[in-house]
Amino acid sequence: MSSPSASPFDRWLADDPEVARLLGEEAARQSTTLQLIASENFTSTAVLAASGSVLTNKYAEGYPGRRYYGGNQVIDEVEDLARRRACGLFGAEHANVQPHAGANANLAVYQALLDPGDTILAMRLDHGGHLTHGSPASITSSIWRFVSYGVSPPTDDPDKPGEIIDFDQVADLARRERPKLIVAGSTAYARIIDPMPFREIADSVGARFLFDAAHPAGLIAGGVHPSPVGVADVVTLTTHKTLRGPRGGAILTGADLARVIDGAVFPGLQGGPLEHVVAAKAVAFAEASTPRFRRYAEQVVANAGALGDALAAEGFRLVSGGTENHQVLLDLRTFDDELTGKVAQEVLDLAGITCNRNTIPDDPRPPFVTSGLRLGSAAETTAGMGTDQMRLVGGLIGRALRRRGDAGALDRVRSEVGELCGAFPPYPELAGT
Ligand code: DSN
Repeated sequence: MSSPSASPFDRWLADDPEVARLLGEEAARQSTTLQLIASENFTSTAVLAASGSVLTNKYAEGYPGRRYYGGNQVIDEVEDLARRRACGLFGAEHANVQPHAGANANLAVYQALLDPGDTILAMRLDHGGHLTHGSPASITSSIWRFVSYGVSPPTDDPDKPGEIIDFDQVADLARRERPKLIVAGSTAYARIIDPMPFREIADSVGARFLFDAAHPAGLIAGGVHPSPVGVADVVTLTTHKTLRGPRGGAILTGADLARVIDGAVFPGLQGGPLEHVVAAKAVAFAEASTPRFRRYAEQVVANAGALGDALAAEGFRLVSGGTENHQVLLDLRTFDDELTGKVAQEVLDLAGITCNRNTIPDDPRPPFVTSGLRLGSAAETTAGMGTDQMRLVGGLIGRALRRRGDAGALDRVRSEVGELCGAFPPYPELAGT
């Protein structure tokens, strides 16, 4: 799997060389360039096998024991296993493992708990929230009324750098707007999100509380972040980010909300579940319950810290002054005021470093341009990289962006990236198959 010519897809898809070629090229891209997108990871080959299995052939609308199609004896066992493993891993009373994505999981929760027009208090997209937290571009904002909280302003005090969730603002808005639901969770926020203050604020105004754990799910499963299960009324998550499973979502609740949540997922929002993905989720939940995964989660956080320190030494400003999770959110302006997130992302792509531009709090540039860059440590930690490699990567990012007009310098960075990735292949077990 290390180069397109060695691709096993040529054999597996012998009758479709066009798709085989593309799969081989993408496998090669993933293993020869650095994967630093904070929402991505490398699954195990067991997860790949389950998600590429014959379960994709089966229609299974409904839930175990209550299906609308015949022949679901095995599928029922698969989905029950996934639900049991999710509950065991997170200590939840009920799990719905059918959401095709985190966005669907959030939509289902809104549909289950709210009426159209009800008010939801959630994080601003440009301060780190998600599209489904009420972006005008998301269907969520056409159905429900969103009020947004953000992070505190930055300060010059290195001990209290600011840009952390402003709980005074959350409490004020909750008192004033009387939301029916308060949402915690983010896509671009490098700090631990403590569920307790949200619970207290929700209780003070009689609101329900949803914790969107899409990003930190693996860190929660690995015991390095506080668990919102049992604190929030509902927890949504994605299975493909820090949790390292297949692309998809899940919802955890108490038994009291099980029926209404299940009904909102199917038939409320989705049709037939993707049972091949459900099987792969079951595999991932088992993998995440091992001591090895706990060590992985600790290493993810240590690696993000080392990457952040190296980038700070290069002259970038870390939003909120550092990181406590798998993310590093960079403000590029201290490094070079002319450099936008868009250009930085494109330059780093040329240098074999994959990441995404991101707005930073109160970004003066539009979302398609941005002044920020978001990096994540989850994928390359899976590939085996440690803090030494992360420090090296920080230096490579600084060099590529400093010398972005020099094609030769970018080629040299790309070749060093290739050497580094060659020493940490994400799928060594597939090499030469
Ligand atoms: N867009 C995903 C992320 O990258 O965080 C979340 O949906």
